[in-house]
Amino acid sequence: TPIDYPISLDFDAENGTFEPCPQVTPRHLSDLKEMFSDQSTVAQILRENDPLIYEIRYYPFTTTKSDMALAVTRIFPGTIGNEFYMTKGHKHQREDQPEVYYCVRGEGFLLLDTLEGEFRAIPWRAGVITHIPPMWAHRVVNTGNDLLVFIGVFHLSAGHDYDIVARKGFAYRVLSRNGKPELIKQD
Ligand code: PAN
Ligand code: ZN
Repeated sequence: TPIDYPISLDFDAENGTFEPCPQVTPRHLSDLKEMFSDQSTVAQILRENDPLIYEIRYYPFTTTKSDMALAVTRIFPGTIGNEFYMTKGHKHQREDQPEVYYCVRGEGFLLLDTLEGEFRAIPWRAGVITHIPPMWAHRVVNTGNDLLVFIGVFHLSAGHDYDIVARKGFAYRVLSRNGKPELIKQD
């Protein structure tokens, strides 16, 4: 239901949580298993357990005339094989829908890819704000030993296309070599 009066949330930047929070979506390895490069390690892990890779907390600021939303994502530290934990990644379905991302805590990369030849890997740490233009697929990778927290502000009507990312993939993966992140080109 639309709410046409101001709403404020209590945000805990250390934890990446806020109150009140109407929706929490967990993403386990099984939810993004096809996104990781080392499929034999994925299968091996899934035989034993299904680790939580990240969590998204949503607040829809729906009014009668607008559909802005807030999402706070907490990516846990870790790797699958030698690939760092990351978000599934998506492109917005509508071609006129950008997004603002703000890294609140942690370190890693924001990967941006048009999936048509243009790619950027933005080194990400607490304090960096990035505008994601329409038609750029986006994925965040946690390369640190600690939680990575970021805020996304977008319109609910943007829509999320995960299939195109699953099909085409990002131009580069972020892999761990001796604990250090390396960008590796995909063929
Ligand atoms: C974000 C993302 C969130 C989780 O709110 O949805 O960080 O990433 P995936 O959607 O790729 O699993 C956003 O970009 N919304 O548009
Ligand atoms: Zn998005």
